[in-house]
Amino acid sequence: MQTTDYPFEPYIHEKLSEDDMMRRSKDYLDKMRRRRSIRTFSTEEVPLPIIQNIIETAASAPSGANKQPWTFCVVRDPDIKRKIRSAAEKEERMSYDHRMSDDWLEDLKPFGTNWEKPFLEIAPYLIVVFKKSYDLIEGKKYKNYYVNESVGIACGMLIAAIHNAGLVTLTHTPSPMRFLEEILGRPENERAYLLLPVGLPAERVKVPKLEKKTLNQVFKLF
Ligand code: IYR
Repeated sequence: MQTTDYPFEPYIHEKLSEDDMMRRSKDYLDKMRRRRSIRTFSTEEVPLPIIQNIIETAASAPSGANKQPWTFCVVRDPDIKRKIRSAAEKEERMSYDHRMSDDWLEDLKPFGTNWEKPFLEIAPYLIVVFKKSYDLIEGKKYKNYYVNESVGIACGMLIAAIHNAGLVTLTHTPSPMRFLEEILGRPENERAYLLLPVGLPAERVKVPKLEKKTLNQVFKLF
């Protein structure tokens, strides 16, 4: 029941048969299961409008009170990419050498990662997602709600849209990420949330052999 004087509009629902729901849910599962995090990129160019469609998909995500507390910065300028790589590697070198625990380093062995991040220069685009814990309008602060949940959901949709477009990415979180705010000159209400290199995979790229948990391990019916 509508309990507000604010405008509502009809929701256009495409009703599917059970057969279609079954087929489409299984097709989507198969498609999403083929997604992998990729760390070795091709330098092949990707048209910007594809990246813009992907970002508009992510920006259609639900958010607390529809505040849409995010900015998606897309970096294709080689000089800025070089700056980001250099700053990220400086942090990552300290993390791998001193900040990460032995258990953490052990857990990362299957992925073969280290402090070097060449993908930050090689991938045609870096998408840097910023979260806004408040909006800043004419110097006044307006609080946003459920910001981490909202931006996390948008990033999930972003990753699905990247995969759907035939591109690959990596959820990269150099830590700490303050350098991204500085390099990209973001306003004081924006904090870096996630960095995703986006492009095509290098030829004959290999990915670690990993298992996902089975349905029984992650699903409980009550
Ligand atoms: N941020 C580092 C370390 C790292 C941490 C986790 I948890 C990973 O799943 C992968 C890497 C890096 O990017 O190398």
